[in-house]
Amino acid sequence: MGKTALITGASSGIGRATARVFAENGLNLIICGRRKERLEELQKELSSKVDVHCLSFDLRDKTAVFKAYESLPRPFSKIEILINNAGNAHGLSPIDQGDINDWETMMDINVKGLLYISKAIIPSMIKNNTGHIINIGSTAGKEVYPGGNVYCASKHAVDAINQAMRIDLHQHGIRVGAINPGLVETEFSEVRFKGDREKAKKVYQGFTPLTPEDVAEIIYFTISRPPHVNIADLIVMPTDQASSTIVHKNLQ
Ligand code: 8X3
Repeated sequence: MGKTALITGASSGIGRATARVFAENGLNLIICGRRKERLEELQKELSSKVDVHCLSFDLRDKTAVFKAYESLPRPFSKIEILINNAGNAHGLSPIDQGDINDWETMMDINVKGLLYISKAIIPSMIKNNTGHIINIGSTAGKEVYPGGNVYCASKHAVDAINQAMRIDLHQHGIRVGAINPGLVETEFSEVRFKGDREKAKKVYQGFTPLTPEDVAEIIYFTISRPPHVNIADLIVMPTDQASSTIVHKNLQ
């Protein structure tokens, strides 16, 4: 019987691509997100390959997170792999012009939500003396760029939590690692720019960005290493990107 992986933010982007790669490789799935219809569509697509359970809840709501975890039917209750993928950017304003609601949303999902779901799942990993947690960080967790302020702060927090989890959990046989992508073409910029598709499209113009599938394959590589191998921290960028602010673009 295949292992079971829980993926947050599975309704789009890196999360959805990861669910597809995991299903190809025989991992049973718990796919989480807020958009129920999208999760059900993905479940329909993948359930001929593996067992798939949908959990639709808001990661910001800690009661909902624990309730969702407790609602898992027996065959899905042993989670061996947790992919902490859910996260978004809201706004790109200088610190003096930032919207407090945007700041709270980013901290609530990217940091607190990641902690809630981890807190729900880690005890059973400890009990089983095995588990693998992948925290999806960002290059924004390794450096700060203009207007990135609170988003960068949230991803720096993910970087710190990733290191701290590894320190606290390695003696329980639990592997913890982070994958920190640079520019990946997803709905990320559309969310950041509040639905402004033109502005979002420009972010990825003039060079070849990463695709969600590129990152998903790396996630699968990471979780499919032999049990004694833990990939602790990875930065992945498009070839055309050298840092958050240095991108080789060919705009005509
Ligand atoms: C996504 C990468 O550069 O937009 O986390 O912050 S960036």
